[in-house]
Amino acid sequence: MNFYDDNEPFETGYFDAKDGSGYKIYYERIGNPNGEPVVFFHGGPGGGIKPPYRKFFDPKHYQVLLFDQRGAGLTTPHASLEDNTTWKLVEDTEAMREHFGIEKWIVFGGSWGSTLSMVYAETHPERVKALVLRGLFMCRKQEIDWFYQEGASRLFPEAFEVYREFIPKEEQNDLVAAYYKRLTSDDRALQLAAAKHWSTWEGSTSQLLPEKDFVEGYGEPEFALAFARIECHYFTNAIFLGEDEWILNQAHKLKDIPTTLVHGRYDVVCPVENAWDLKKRMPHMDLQIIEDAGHNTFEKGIEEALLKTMENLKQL
Ligand code: STX
Repeated sequence: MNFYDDNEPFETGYFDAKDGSGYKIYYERIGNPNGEPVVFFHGGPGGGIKPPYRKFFDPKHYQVLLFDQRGAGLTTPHASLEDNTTWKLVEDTEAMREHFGIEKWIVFGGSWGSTLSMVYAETHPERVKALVLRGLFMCRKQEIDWFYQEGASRLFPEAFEVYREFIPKEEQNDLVAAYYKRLTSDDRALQLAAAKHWSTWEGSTSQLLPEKDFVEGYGEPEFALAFARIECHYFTNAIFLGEDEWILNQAHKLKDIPTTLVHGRYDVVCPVENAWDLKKRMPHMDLQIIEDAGHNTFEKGIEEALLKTMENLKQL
């Protein structure tokens, strides 16, 4: 399979958020300026974009907008939680769509990027030509409990112990709340230490076959601070949806939108059960379970399925 590795932006810049919050949203536009529009949502929330995400999009055919969501990557202020909600990210997306003169686009996102893709599509279905999702996350209570409290702990006990033991015994019954306290404390050293532990736990569990360099990247301070603070803030607030199964309950609105979901069988961060639960609400969805993959975008079966999906969508 041929990935598009030399896919340099034709434009980069900072987009001023329209709500007066002061966010300057870093964006990149890649591909053919007159090509079929795509919007790319990164993970976390708080994970930011990076060049390898560009490889799925034929630069002759597509024009892709990638951006660092509020608080993430090069967007400023960095790691900020002010005015940082799912709904604000949807608003930013709509503001940029209008700014760049795009009527409809293909929406592409993995993990938290799939969550945001779903919320965006369910609130603006008329703007979505197709959905391409990977490693579906819907932030239901069962998903948060599984990953941050008990479940994934049974599969990665040694990594979980490091994550858990950062928190004193008397607070270990609610690890998300305990981390939130530390990630939002006034003590920057404590914030950083908590961020490193929180992020490394996720890095340790994201690949079917964990790689040392990949895992260590999650602990890098600048990245970890944004990733951990923003994730924990969103999850503490149940991603601001007000209803545990909000995403599933709106899925009927997507019945006319061609949708592909690529999900690793051994995804420990976001169990494949999530994909199955959505499939039952969206029978028309093309669910591709990759038998030898975990959660990460760049596992062989997952990246090949994503590339193939984007190649097939050229015929849409
Ligand atoms: N969060 C999963 C997620 O969206 C629950 C995610 N995990 N790692 C990432 O995103 C990055 C690859 C963006 C770091």
